[in-house]
This record gives sequence, C-alpha cells and structure tokens, in this order.
Amino acid sequence: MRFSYFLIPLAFALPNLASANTCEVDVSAGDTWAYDTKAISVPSDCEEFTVNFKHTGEMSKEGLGHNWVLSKTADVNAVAQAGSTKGIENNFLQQDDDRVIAYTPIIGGGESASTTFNVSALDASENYTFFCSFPGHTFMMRGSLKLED
Ligand SMILES: [Cu+2]
Repeated sequence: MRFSYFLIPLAFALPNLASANTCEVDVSAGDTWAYDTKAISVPSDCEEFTVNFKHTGEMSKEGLGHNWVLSKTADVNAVAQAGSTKGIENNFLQQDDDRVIAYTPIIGGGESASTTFNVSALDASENYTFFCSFPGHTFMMRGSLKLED
C-alpha cells in the first residue's frame, strides 16, 4: 500500500501530457546558440499550427536574442542573408519576405512569443527548416519541420 503514495503525484502529472494540443509545440532557447528542439512534426489534420517560443536565458535581446523563423529548407540561407542587415527592429528579416512562412519577433531572456500559421501553407513533399535569423546564429540554430503524411 505504501507504493500508492508514489502513484498519486504521477497521476496528477499525466493528464497535462494527455490533453496537450497536438496543433502546437513549445520551443525554447537559452543563452546559447541552440534550440531545445531539433525536429517538429505538424499533424496534417490541424488547420492551424502554433509555435510557442520562449527564451529561457538571461541575455538581452540585443546581446543574444533569438527568434523562430520558418521557411522552405532551400530558402533558409537567402532569407537569413536578406534579413541580416535589416536590424533588430525588423527582427533581422526583410519585410514582407514571402519566403517566410511564419516568424516570431526577436526576444531576450525571460520573454516569450508565439506564431500561428495555416497548415495549408505546407506541402508534405517539401522540407522546411526553422531557424534563428539573428546574425551569426542561423547556422547553428536550426531544425527541421515536416508535415505528416
Ligand atoms: Cu538566436
């Protein structure tokens, strides 16, 4: 019977996981050049998909800010290069760049930002990459995103 004491806290913790909305994902990055997530799979039965991005570090957004930007893998380098000179006020993105499918603003430590996009913008045969457009971060901060078949 002593064993049940260990099961009770677990039972309270599990419903959070079971009821998690699969049409969204949490991604974070801290005071390093890395996301905590390498790959995101978008269920094809979602109409919209939301990315909740959190900077878990302490650095300012000017010092070591991050964002979450989504484009086709083939477009990443060109999007990042076009944005690199556009300044933090433009989130290091060229304004109205139609190669950008979704993005959050650049955020600093302790801040959060979300972005939601229409899943109909994705093609299951295409490879997508999410990345940070802060200059110097793009090469290390990237991961893959796929639409599930
Ligand atoms: Cu970054």
